[in-house]
Amino acid sequence: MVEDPCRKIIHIDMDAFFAAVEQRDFPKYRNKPIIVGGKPDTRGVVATCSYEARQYGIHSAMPSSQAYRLCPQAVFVKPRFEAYKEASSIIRQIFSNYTELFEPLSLDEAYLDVSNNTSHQGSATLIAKDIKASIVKKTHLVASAGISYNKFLAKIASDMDKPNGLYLITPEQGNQFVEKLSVGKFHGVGKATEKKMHTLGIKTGIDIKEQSLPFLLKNFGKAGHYYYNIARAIDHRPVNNHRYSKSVGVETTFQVDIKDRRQVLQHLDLLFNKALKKLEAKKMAAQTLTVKIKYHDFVQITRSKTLSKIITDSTEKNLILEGLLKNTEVGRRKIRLLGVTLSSFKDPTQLLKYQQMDLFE
Ligand code: TTP
Ligand code: MG
Repeated sequence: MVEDPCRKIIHIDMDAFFAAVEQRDFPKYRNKPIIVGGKPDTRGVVATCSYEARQYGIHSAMPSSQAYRLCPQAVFVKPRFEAYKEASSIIRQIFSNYTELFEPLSLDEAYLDVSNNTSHQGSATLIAKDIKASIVKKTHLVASAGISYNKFLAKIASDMDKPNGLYLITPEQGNQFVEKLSVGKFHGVGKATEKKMHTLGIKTGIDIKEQSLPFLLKNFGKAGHYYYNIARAIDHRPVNNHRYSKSVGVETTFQVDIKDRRQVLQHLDLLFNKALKKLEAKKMAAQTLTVKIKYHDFVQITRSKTLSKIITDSTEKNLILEGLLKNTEVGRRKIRLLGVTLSSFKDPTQLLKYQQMDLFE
């Protein structure tokens, strides 16, 4: 299949988001290494840190105690989620001025499809520049933008020139760009897959491209399809405007954090039943089950599984939930919130794409 060269996709990602909000609101933190997250004397982790702190090798998800050892003079700041949510809703408002078709991925990140935006002489780069300027004006925060013809490349592009980045990958450059990209940089290739690829002698995009589809499927399961396409800079995933997607979610915050794996599964089971009732009440059908886990230190993860069949009472939910908890720290780390979301897709072709993608999202 030939990639449609006409799409114009922008990926926006705020720079050092939580830390930038803190530096904006508290001038005493400006130009200083600051770390947002758990305190070093607890077992907390770094949510993020200012670019000044990154010079010391500190990064997200690093234990705070290790961050302290790397930079004892760093200031540790407690997260203020309300402030981050407020900034996030302003940037989403800004996105809506440029396109109806934007897909937030988290508080600080979104894809925009600006193919139908005819302003700025139809230049996605100029639109991205304008969005960045608007964000600075309305929030006093800085974003990086990646511009390309699909989501995969736009996301990589936004990371290329951080902070305050603006990076374009044209349809002419896409293929060559991916060929040179090391596999660890591929969105969707985790540490374990990277290691496996290295043992197979696969180091960059071009090495993947040289493998046959059967070889990739044999070694990486259905993810092989994704790698096969991505190595050719092909990514047909649409930008999904969630306002039109159909999903129901329920979640619960515990008064006292829980840790026991069995207890977690029991809660997820209850949440699943509640979500299913809600879904049925709305006469909706779902094929994707998403579990949200917020650990005691507010670090949050989600895990999804898309089934080939509609989710019902008789779905093997326990097996699926167990599967989703693999590669999480459930049982080892305290949890403050659990959530379950059931979502549907508008058409079967979209479902097919997501079946290929569900390992990565
Ligand atoms: P990121 O966009 O990954 O990081 P960032 O915005 O801090 O820095 P940059 O994009 O310039 O590299 O994540 C956005 C926010 O999400 C981040 O500010 C804090 C939060 N976050 C966590 O709480 N835990 C994590 O492990 C990560 C990666 C992010
Ligand atoms: Mg960011």
